[in-house]
Amino acid sequence: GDDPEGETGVITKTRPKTQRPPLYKVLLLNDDYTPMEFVVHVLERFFGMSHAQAFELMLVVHKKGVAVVGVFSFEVAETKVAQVMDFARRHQHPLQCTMERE
Ligand code: TYC
Repeated sequence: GDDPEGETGVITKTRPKTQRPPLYKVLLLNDDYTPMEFVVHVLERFFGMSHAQAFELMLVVHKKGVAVVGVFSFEVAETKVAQVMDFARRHQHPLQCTMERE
C-alpha cells in the first residue's frame, strides 16, 4: 500500500481497481443444414448487422466452424442466445448459438 517513506523508503501509489462487469462472447456454430440466408437474416435481425456484414460473418462461421458474433453483458448475451435458439427452433433449423465468459 501507500508507503511514501515508511519502512522501505520505496514510494508506491494506491490505484483502486475499477470494477467492470464481466463480458460474454456470443458464438454462432456451423452446421450442414441451416440455410446460409437464414443465418444472414439472424445476424441482421438480432445483432444489428448490415446485410454485407452479416453475409461476411456467416461465411466465417461456415468456413471456420464457429465465430464470435458479439460481446455483451451476461443478461444481454443470454437474451440474444435465447432469441436465436428460439427463432431457429421455430423455423426447424439446427442452428446453435452459445455464450462463454470472455
Ligand atoms: N453450413 C451451412 C450451409 O452450408 C451454412 C451455415 C453457416 C450454417 C453458418 C450455420 O452458423 C452457420 N448451408
